[in-house]
Amino acid sequence: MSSKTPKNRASGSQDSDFRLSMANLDRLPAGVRRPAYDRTQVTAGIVHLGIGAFHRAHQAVVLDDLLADGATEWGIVGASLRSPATRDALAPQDCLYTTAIRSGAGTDHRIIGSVLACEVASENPAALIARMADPATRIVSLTVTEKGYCHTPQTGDLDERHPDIVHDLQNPDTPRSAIGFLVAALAQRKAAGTAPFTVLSCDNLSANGRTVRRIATQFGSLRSRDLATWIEAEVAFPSTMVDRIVPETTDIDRSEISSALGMIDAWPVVTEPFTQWIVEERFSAGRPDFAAAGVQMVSDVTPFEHMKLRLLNASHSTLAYLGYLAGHETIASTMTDSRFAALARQIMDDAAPTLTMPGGTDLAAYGASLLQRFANPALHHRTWQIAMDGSQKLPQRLLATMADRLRLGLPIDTHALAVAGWMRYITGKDEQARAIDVRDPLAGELLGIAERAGPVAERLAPALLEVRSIFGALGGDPRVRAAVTEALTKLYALGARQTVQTFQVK
Ligand code: CS2
Repeated sequence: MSSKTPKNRASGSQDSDFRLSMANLDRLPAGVRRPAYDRTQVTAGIVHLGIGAFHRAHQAVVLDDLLADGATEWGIVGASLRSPATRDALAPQDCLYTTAIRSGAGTDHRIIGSVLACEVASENPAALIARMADPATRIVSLTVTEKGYCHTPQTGDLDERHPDIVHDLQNPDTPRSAIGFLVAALAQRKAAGTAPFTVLSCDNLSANGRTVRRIATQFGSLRSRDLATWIEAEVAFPSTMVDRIVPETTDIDRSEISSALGMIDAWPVVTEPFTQWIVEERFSAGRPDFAAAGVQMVSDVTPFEHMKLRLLNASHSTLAYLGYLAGHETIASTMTDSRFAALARQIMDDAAPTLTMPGGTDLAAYGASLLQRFANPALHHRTWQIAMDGSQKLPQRLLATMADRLRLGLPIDTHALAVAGWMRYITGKDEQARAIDVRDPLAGELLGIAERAGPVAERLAPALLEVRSIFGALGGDPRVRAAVTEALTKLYALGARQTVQTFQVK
C-alpha cells in the first residue's frame, strides 16, 4: 500500500494507488471521523457471517463506537460465504471503509475500524470453522438475507431438500450454508468442552433468533440427536430488530466518496442518519455493553420486530413492486407521487390493529418518520433491489398482517394490492412488455406459473396463491383469492400508476 501524498487533493481527485488504509488515515480531510482507538490493541470477539453493506453500516458502526469506549475484545472478523469481492476490496485497505451518511442536508463521512479481517468461507471453510470454534469468539452474528436461512418462510422449518443443506449434511466439515457453518462450529465447541457462542441473527425475519434456533436444532438433529439436544439447551439465540436503510453501493458512490476522502475507498457503504438496533437480553458467553452505544436491550423483541416488518418493510415492498411497475427507479422517486405515499401510509395504518405494542409506543409518529426516511432524496434506493426475493419476504411483511386482519374481521384490500403488485412483477414483463430481471430463489417456479397462466388475473392470482411455501393455508382462503384477483385485474387493466391513484380503502 502506498503512502504517497495525493496529487490534487485540494481539488478532490485521487491518485489511483493512494488508498484508504491505516497508514493513510492521518491524510484524510479534517472533517472525516476516524477510529478513535488503537486498532492494534483490538482483538476479535465476534465472527460475522455475511459481511455485506448492511452489516457494515449497522452493527459494525455500533461496535466501532464501543471500541472507542474501550471494549477492545469486541472486534469483528467478517466472512462472506461465497464471493471474494468484499474481502478483495477491503483487505488492501486494512479492512477500513467509509460510511457515507446522506440526508437532504449533505453527507457525513466516517471511517469504521471495527472489522479487523475479512474471510471468504468457501475458500477455506476449515479456517472459518476453527475461528468460530475458538473460545475467543463469543458471538457469531449473521446477515445472510432471508433466503440464507435455507428454510421455508411460511412454516419457519429447515428446508431439508435445499441443495446447500443436502450438501452440508453430506459434508459437515466443508459446509456452504450459514446454518452448516454454525452447526459445524458448535459441534467442535461441544466436542472440545467449550461453552457455545451466542448466535445473533440480524436479518429481517420474524422472530429471527427463535427461527434460527429452530433451523439450527433441526439441522443438528439430522447429524446427531445429542448435538441437537445440546444446541437447544445450551446455545443462546437472542432475537433482534435491526433498522437502517442501506442501498447497494454504486460506482458513482465509490467515486464521489473517494473524491471526498482524497483517496480511494474500494467499497464504502452509503446510508441514512437513522439507525436502530433492539436486542434481546440473552447471551451465553458475554456481550459488549451494547446499551452504551444506543442499542435497546429488551426481554422480548417480538413487538418491535413485528412493528418494523409490518410497517417499514411491508410498505417498502409495496412501494418497490408498484413503484417499479409505475416506472420509478427509486423509493424516493416513488414517494414523490403523493398517492404512493398515501398507499404506504395505508399499509402501515392497516397493520396497526394487528400489533400489540408496549405502552408509550406511538405508531402514528413511527409511521410518519418512516415516510420521511423513504422520501430522503439523497438515497438512491432502487425499487428493483427491494423487490428481490419476494418469496422470502412476503410472509412476514404482508401475509401475516392479512391473516391477522381476516381474524379480526377487517378488510384486506390494501395488502391484497401489494400482493398483486408482487404477482404482476414476478411475471417478468413490465407494463411496456420489457423484461424484468426477477431475482428470487423461486424465480424459475414463479415464472413457469406465470407463463402457464398468461396475463389473466383470474388464472394468475389463484395459481400463484397455491404456492404453499409462500402462502400456506392463506392462499386457499376465498376472501384472499377474491381480493388479490380483483387487485390484479385492476393492475392489468389500468397499470400500476392509475391503480394506485384510484385506490380507495373500502
Ligand atoms: C428493504 C430492507 O431490501 C429490502 O427488502 O426493505 O433492506 C430495509 O431497507 C431495511 O430493513 C431497513 O432497515
